[in-house]
Amino acid sequence: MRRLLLPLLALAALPALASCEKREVTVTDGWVRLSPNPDAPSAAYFTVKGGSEATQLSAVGSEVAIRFEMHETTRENGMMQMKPLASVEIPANSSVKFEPGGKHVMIWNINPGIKPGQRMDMVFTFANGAQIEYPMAVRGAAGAAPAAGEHAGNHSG
Ligand SMILES: [Cu+2]
Repeated sequence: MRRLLLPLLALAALPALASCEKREVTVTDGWVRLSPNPDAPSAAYFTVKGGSEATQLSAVGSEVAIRFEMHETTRENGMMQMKPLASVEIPANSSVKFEPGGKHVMIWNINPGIKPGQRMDMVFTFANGAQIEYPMAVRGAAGAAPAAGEHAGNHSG
């Protein structure tokens, strides 16, 4: 009978959650494209689904890497450019995609023990105080579909 206790308690907590009208921001479809070169940055892509109130994604981090930057790839005068983003607006009730060729997170110095096929936890911090830990799927560079021109060779960001 002891084993039943935990699931029952979990069920008892559900109505309390469901009655909360405020919908929080969430993260889905997160994955990391591991750079084949340990000295070059890797990239993280994901979708942020806005909650019932607008907020901002203000930081991304992980215990298994040293440095993170949010970037946006834009095309200006026919040139692909990347600019750093201090924070990213997450409007209420809409999704913001970080994807190849657009917004992305650059990651430097990922722990070499992290391999394609594994998951690495990333923590997303929002301006409203919400913090989400998400297990990012780790893919090798060959297994992904990199956008043309993105992060080929040198990265000046
Ligand atoms: Cu970048």
